[in-house]
Amino acid sequence: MVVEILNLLISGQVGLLTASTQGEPHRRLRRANFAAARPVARRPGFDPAELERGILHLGCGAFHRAHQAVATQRAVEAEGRAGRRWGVAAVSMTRSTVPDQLRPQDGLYTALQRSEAGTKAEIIGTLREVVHAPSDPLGLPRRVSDPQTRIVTLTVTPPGYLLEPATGRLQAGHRDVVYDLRHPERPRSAIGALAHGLKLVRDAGQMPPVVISCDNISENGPTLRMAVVNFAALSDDRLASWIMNNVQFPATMVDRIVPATSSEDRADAERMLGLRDAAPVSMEPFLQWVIQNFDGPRPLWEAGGAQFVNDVAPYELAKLRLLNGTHMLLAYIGGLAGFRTIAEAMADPLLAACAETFMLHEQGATLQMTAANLHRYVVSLMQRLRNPAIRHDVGRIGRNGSVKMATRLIQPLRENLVANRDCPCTLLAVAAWIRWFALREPRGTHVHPVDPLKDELMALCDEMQDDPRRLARAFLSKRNIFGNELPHYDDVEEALARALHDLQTKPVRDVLRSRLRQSHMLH
Ligand code: CS2
Repeated sequence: MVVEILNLLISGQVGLLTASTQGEPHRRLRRANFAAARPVARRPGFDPAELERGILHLGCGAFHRAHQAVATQRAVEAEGRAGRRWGVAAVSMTRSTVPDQLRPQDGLYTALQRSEAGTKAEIIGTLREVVHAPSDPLGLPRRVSDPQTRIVTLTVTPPGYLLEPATGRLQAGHRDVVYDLRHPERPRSAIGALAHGLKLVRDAGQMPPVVISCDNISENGPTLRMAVVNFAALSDDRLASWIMNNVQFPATMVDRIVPATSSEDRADAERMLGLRDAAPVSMEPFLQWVIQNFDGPRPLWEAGGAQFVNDVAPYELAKLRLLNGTHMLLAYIGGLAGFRTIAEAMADPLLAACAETFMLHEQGATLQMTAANLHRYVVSLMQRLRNPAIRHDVGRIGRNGSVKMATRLIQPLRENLVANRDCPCTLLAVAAWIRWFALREPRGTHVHPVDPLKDELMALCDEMQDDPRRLARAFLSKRNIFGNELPHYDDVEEALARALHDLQTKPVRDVLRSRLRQSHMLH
């Protein structure tokens, strides 16, 4: 009962008398009353009720609502009447939390842009419809094939692509793949929904929508195409080649730091709007969206800060390695050191120095960037990662490391090893990640492993009984995470074992201090 009431409070279905309301519960944010929002909040420059559903978005988490939905708001505003076709039907793939929160608000929510200088609030009105896939009467494939849908965008997180991390091939035996092949009209996965939706498009002789991955995975466009084509080939080779030849899957690079929504966000949104909002999102001021050029109609996303380019790869590689890789390092080492958020970890001079060294001398050495550009990028990132107004939980960033590791840490490590460059910070980050599974007593840390391979990796740690050498060997031999044997394998194994031993026997900050001294980053 208590849990139910809590859920209702969180989803905003039950009014909560907050101090700011002084006894009168505020009205809920919705179309009928959003004009009454306090003027301190920016409102959409269009009537959200007039939007059509030109975009189908799969994966309606905070990132989509803080990034593409905001850029789309600018695009619709910039285009005037013609922009109205670019409303979004946003789909929650599994849980009903976001639809339950947003439907009573007609899809409206508050974007809270946070920095040290303060918080800016904006009501976002681009979500024309919020869909809960498992209970959607229409089913996702029919939405993909709806002629109104000109663009399908995705933020379904890396595991949503159902790919083997090290090989990039579809896991044909994955339970969602098996399920979706049996239930093509009501698939569970985005990949199954796209494959069957595109089949309906082909069968009806329609023009296919453009399918745009906005996930942080390397070469996200070609990767998504491969996943959908592989899936289609499991039942229909001709469909697979039709998709290959007729559907555009442009690559993108997306960047904005967006922590999970907290009760503080809800309280701030209510205070700033004078209306209750069950689903605000918090974000940093920075936004970057680089999209590979494609043919066909599209929103004027440039108005929201997007760049259209022929080759996204250099942008994507820099971002994955410098930002996402550093996030992983800060989360795994910072979590072990007892820091709760990325900003807290960055406020520690030793961790900040480690992050900077890692970016400038390890990850940065693998990028085709001039020294000046790399320096600028790192200076900007150090500032973004330090933003104290963004409470980005290390446990959250640390999720799904086994899936994210290959592109963010291991591939650059491999390239550095080939070039005979040492990578003490990378190996310390990998060792810290292994410690997340090995720790039996995580007291004093912020270690919360959430990973598709969690049980397997924890069992492996138990089996190796904390012997650093055996642990290092056992992890490095996991081909599905680390790929083929790393160059200079014996040295890597030894260095990883040493890092594991240090983390087991000394306080994390002492380990950092001595490593930074060794690499002359600390005097
Ligand atoms: C983070 C990203 O959780 C993670 O993997 O590194 O969500 C990161 O905040 C975004 O990519 C920033 O653009």
